[in-house]
Amino acid sequence: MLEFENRRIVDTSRPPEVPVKLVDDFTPELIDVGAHHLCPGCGEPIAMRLVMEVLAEQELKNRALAVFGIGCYTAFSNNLDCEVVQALHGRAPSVATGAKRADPNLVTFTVQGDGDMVNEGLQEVLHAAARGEQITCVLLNNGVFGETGGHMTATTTIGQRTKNTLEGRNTDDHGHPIRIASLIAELEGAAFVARGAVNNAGNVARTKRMVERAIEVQLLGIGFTFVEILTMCPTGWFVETEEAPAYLDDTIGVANSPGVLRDIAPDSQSSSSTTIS
Ligand SMILES: Cc1ncc(C[n+]2csc(CCOP(=O)(O)OP(=O)(O)O)c2C)c(N)n1
Ligand code: SF4
Ligand SMILES: [Mg+2]
Repeated sequence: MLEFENRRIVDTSRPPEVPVKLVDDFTPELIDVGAHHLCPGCGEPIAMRLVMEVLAEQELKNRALAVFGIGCYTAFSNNLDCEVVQALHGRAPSVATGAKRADPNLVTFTVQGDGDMVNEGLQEVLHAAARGEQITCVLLNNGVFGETGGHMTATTTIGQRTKNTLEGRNTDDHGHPIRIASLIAELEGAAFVARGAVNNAGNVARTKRMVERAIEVQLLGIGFTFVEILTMCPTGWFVETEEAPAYLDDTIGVANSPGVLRDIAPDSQSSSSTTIS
């Protein structure tokens, strides 16, 4: 340390004599190990983190059951300090339905990607929502089949480049994307439907409140609850890690604006997207 006008300042003219060390562990209570093997800049660990923070804060650890689909996020299925079931592709809403009906005391949520939920298991989530199953489905939407290499999914935005739409998705060849949260918000069995994102701090905070609300509404037992979370996939999008948050805004974020799409719970203040701000 050097003295400068009575202030102690770090001498940066030579390497530090003491190695850096971890001064705090920010791993959430219900995630067992902070390290994961998902890509740098991936949005899925952020989404998993906020879901598990909500369960810890609401003291629901001993009632929580996570039902995982298949995608990069599945890596977290052996890293959570709550009960976990692994479902086949797209079938998580049906597995969660069975568990919840067998034990209504459970707080049951699915973790699925757009490929898993909107391509391979679309009927599962739609029927669960229409029946008003008292589960929460969490969709991590990055607009690609990330784990298998960044191919187009049903949510890929028009113009978005993927591994098998190198010139960008076009409606003539590939049809239109499915806005799944908007579709589910039309179903009468749905009690709470929201769309968030994790590409900046404000969106992370808003999305966490959406998850909180979804779990609260599940506990009220009045219907199906759904939170879509837009997540970055720099690897599958073929963009630089630091460009991914802005790329999200320019692609899936344009077609899927964040907000609360439906909230019929008794104490909801409004059903508009301004409810959670
Ligand atoms: C029935 C079946 N079809 C295909 C696969 C291969 N597969 C594994 S993960 C995956 C992509 C999943 O995409 P998504 O749910 O969007 O998750 P992401 O990896 O993008 O997070 C696919 C196609 C599989 N495991 N099982
Ligand atoms: S491929 Fe995409 S979704 Fe998968 S870990 Fe990497 S950044 Fe995340
Ligand atoms: Mg995906």
